[in-house]
Amino acid sequence: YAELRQEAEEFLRLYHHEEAEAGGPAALAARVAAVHAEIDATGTYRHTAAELAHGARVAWRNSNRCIGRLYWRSLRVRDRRDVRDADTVAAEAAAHLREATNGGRIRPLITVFAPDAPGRPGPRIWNEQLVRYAGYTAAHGGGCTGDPRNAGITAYAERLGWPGGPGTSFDVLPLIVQGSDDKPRWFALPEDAVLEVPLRHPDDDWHAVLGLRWNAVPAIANMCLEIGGICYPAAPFNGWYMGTEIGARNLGDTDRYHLLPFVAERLGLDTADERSLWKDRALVELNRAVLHSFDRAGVTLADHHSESRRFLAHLDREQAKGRAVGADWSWIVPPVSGSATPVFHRTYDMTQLKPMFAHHPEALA
Ligand code: HEM
Ligand code: NRG
Repeated sequence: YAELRQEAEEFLRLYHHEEAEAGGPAALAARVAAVHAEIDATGTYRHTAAELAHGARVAWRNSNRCIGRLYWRSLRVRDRRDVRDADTVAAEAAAHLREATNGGRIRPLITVFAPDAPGRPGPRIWNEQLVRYAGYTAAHGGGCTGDPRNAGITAYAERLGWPGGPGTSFDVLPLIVQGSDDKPRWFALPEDAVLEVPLRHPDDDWHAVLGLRWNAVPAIANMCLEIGGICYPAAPFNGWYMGTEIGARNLGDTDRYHLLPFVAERLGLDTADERSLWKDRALVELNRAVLHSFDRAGVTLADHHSESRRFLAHLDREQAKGRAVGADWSWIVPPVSGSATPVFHRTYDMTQLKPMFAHHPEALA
């Protein structure tokens, strides 16, 4: 257990260094000794509630791909480490969504389920996010209704016995949860747990044709929270959306909803000539529709200009505390108008610190 002992000690040093309430050198030494003894006796150890909360917040702080880290200290932590069966995980995931949604005033939140332990894996959520739209692929001849990104998990849900939704472009998928020592099973999300925003353009009516919508809360469910050598394989977390995630990528990408040709057509643009910049203009109008619609619905949504400014404020604030901030330029820079945001015009250190969120190697794409 040399590696676990080492990682545990490093995390405890960080925690006691950063949080006054943890206690000074004497408290640290006592805690390290107790944890080392627990590891030698059981092969694992249990974080205190305060250690868990700090570890989760620092994992967010260390998420190099995340532009939204200014508020990392405000992350709320739901400690559900006693939960390992699929039914309760599914019910707690729905409760997470309700608490995070908060009537539209979205709260950054993480729910932490049982960790992996020797011979006893924690539970797993197989969906990429708690709320995702089904992608139904026709048996013959290609084509996909809904979100092609989720075609794999949709087919998997059907194999597990999910009868499928009504067949719209925006059918919410069931959760696929695997309790520790259990097979994966599907669970429909209660309707009242999923807030959605109907999308409309501020001064055009193409929304009426498409019935576009998107869910309010992005809640990543398939990443492992790693703290001091302990892996929490089910630890869904959420903040709020940045508009471009929906307006540029989810609705615009050719392998997602692929809406640029449609929007350009409605705008009367010449889609035969790339140099008319019809894609660029359609992207801007889609993003205006997303910002307008979330505002109208009273649901928290960042725009890429203010979120970029906040991120630079975060870098300054962390530097003033003497802490290095890692960042991945290719994820931080927004997918539209990159050079019009300040995060574009600099480079970042890519070092990945721990605690961290990690992608499971076996997770479905
Ligand atoms: C990635 C924004 C909260 C952890 C991202 C991305 C954006 C973003 C735009 C890139 C996503 C993409 O390109 O697909 C925000 C905003 C937040 C927020 C506006 C508002 C509070 C959080 C929270 C956590 C978090 C609360 C964890 C506790 C991450 C991680 C990634 C990420 C781990 C990388 C995901 C991956 O590798 O696929 N965030 N975020 N973020 N964020 Fe945040
Ligand atoms: N692009 C993805 C969501 C990734 C995470 N984004 C956040 N995370 N805003 C999408 O569904 O479009 N967050 O925790 O707030």
